[in-house]
Amino acid sequence: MAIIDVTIPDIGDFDEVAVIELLVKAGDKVRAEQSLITVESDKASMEIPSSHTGVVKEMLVKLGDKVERGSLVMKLETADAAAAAPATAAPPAAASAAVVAAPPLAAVSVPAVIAPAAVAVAVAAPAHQPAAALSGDLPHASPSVRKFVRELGVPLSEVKGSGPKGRISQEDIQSFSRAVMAGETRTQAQAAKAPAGDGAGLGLIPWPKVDFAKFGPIERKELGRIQKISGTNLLRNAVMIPAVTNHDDADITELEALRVLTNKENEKSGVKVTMLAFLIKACVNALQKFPQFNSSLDGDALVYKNYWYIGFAADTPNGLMVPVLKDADKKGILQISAEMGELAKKAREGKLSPGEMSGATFTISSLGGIGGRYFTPIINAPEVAILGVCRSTMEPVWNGKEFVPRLMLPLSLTWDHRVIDGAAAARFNAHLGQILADFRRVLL
Ligand code: CAO
Repeated sequence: MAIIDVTIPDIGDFDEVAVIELLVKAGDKVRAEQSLITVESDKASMEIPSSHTGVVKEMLVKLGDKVERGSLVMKLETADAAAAAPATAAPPAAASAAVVAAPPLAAVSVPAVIAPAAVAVAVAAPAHQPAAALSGDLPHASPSVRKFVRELGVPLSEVKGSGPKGRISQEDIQSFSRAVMAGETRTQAQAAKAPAGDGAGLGLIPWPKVDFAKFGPIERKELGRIQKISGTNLLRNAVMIPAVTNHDDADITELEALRVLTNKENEKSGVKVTMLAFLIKACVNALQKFPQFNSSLDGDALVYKNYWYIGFAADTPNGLMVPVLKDADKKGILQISAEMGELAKKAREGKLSPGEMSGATFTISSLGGIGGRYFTPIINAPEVAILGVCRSTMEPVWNGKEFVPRLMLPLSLTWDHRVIDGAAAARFNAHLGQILADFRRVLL
């Protein structure tokens, strides 16, 4: 047995955040990863999960306290003797990111997640990263209230909050539900019957409820924390962004030869160069040529970013994470490869800090190491485009006189049609293809 001090982890660029909810009390048993408290900045709220399994001996924060990285949250008794050193709570997940999240907090805490359409449908929207522009009008409610809302299927946007700044409480949700039951409030179903052009709500029919056990044996398993978080982000991004995907192929025959040679020459360095490092560099070049792809929507304005931070999706045992390679424009292929290797390792070990997952201006999702042909990645808001890459294959390509064997890389660029149009996307892909076909163009 050991008593450990649980403290606030790195929560990104915030000096102080307020404790708005205590989710456990002294005497409660908690599991590692279980949410302990909810904190809130003026832009977003997030839950702070426990780093260990154990019993809460003493709560050291109360509602309204201001906390920052390193602040004591509680004393926890744990059976893990190795944990005797002060423990930082596990990195937080912005459970409410789907709705409240506004950068940077949501961006800090939510894995971006980008999925092929099939995956996205299955998870129905990983917790969804933040569209900066989205935050303004979204209802204010804590993650646990949002969870309650999801369980009841209540449309949060239709609920009036009675708390400070219109914050919605559990009581508000209950009153709303009672009013709906009593017929005093219009439901989504009623909204759906509204005349065409009314535009209220999505008017969706309820999610099908099926008793699968009627048909055969089943097993029910809770989704992991990362899956839940990324799910809500994905759903928000899939529903709110008018996204289009352009598919293309790039001839990487010469680039692959250069990659193999580079790896041979750097064998002793321990750094392996994969096609993804070249893609990051090539994308930076294309983003500089077509700056709207490196922008974000903010209301009626576009924010152009003069820095190039490239997120890349990493498949981990806990789910999809998106570490961010910062200042990719200032780095060479070997440095990019080394940093990518480190970030991917940290992602797999669950050791990425929020800062290492924030600030991306464009994301690449590469399934090249696995296979596939093309897919339709979901944009990681508030970014406006994402590149999906699949496995390269040797193909017969007509050169005007004959078919020649060329190594072709399938590219899938998804873009936000509010910001980018089809012609620009086709030009972006064509430019990317030219660079990948002759990497010397990066110098031009
Ligand atoms: N075509 C052919 N081969 C490719 C390739 C491509 N486009 N991309 C990578 N490869 C090869 C690599 O060269 C490597 O070959 P060797 O084993 O012979 O050295 C092998 O595939 C494995 O590469 P890798 O996956 O380890 O390295 P990477 O830099 O390409 O990718 C990372 C790193 C972290 C992005 C990757 O490991 C990963 O997690 N990919 C999955 C991302 C994902 O899940 N995206 C979908 C999100 S939507 O749900």
